[in-house]
Amino acid sequence: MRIVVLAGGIGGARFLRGLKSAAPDADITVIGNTGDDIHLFGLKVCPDLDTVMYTLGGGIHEEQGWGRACETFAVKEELAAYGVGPEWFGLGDRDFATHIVRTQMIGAGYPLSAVTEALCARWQPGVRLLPMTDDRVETHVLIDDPEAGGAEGAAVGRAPRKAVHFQEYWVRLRASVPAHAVIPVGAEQAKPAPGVLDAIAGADVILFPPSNPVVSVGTILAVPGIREAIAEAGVPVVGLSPIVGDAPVRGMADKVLAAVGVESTAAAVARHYGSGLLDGWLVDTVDAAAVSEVEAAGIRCRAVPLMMTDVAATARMATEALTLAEEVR
Ligand code: GDP
Ligand code: FO1
Ligand code: CA
Repeated sequence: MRIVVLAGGIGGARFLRGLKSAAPDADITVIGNTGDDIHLFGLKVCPDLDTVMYTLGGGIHEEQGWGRACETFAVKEELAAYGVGPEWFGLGDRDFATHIVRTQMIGAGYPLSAVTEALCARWQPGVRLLPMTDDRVETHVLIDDPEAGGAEGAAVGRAPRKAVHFQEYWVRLRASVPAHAVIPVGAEQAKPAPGVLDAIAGADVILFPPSNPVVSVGTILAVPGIREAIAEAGVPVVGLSPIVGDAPVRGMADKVLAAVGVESTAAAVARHYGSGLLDGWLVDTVDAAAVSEVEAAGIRCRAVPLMMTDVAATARMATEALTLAEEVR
């Protein structure tokens, strides 16, 4: 069975570990979000691709969910001693090596997809990991800018605003200020990476893991051609809700959902994807009351436990998703 998964970082990676356990013989292609990518210290950092690669390859910091296990921060401390930041982004020594290799290969002319394949030769994630695009896409978040001068704000009759990189919004500001818009800068001009459209066209089933619907799956879908290819593939598309009991299980997805006018409920996220894209949707058992609302929107829905507490529980979620895919096929 050929399975295509659109994945962000932690939610996507943990789901994939369960999927591999539930379907050990499946041929799994992961289309990874690169909108979170950031250039720091002259290096290209791809948090979501690395989270998938380290998680499936056995190198992840398990409790944290991102970055390397047994990490040290000597380079970061030495940079700080020179007054060189940002101090708010925790790049560890082991992780630095990945970004150095990636940046060196990109400088030598290799596209990100080829670089990712080369990095995965070490980690052996057991899936084919493709970046959504080889082109630069950078998610920015529009926030209030209380420090800006009056002219811009006065002209439009409200507080001035500024766009910050997604990582600055998420990690430095911890999504503590309102997000007025989420902009995947460069997405409109981006092309799907080699292999992405072929994998979708050749899939038997397409899964949306419980990843962030806006800044992970939403960014992947913003690359022209990907959404269309999924809709045209003619195979079941099944998603799992990252929202349980009207709140994200982890992180601040509610803040970016608000920016796109979507309530933080399992049913609202399903409606946001829409029946044109989704055939099936899993909600957690605590959200069983949402099933009829999702089905009324033309999306087959089941309530099952959706907490990825360990690989076995996550594998059961993956099995439920594949079962629902067969029901809607
Ligand atoms: P990120 O890039 O690291 O933010 O990771 P993703 O976008 O792949 O996934 C983030 C989403 O995973 C968050 O919105 C969480 O609510 C969701 N999530 C994390 N753990 C769980 C879990 O155990 N169950 C469910 N249903 N969702 C989860
Ligand atoms: N997340 C944090 O909350 N704080 C960090 O300092 C941080 C550093 C970091 C370094 C490398 C990497 O691959 C990921 C890192 N993350 C960090 C996680 C990541 O940036 C975010 O969780 C996701 O992009 C949010 O979607
Ligand atoms: Ca991410």
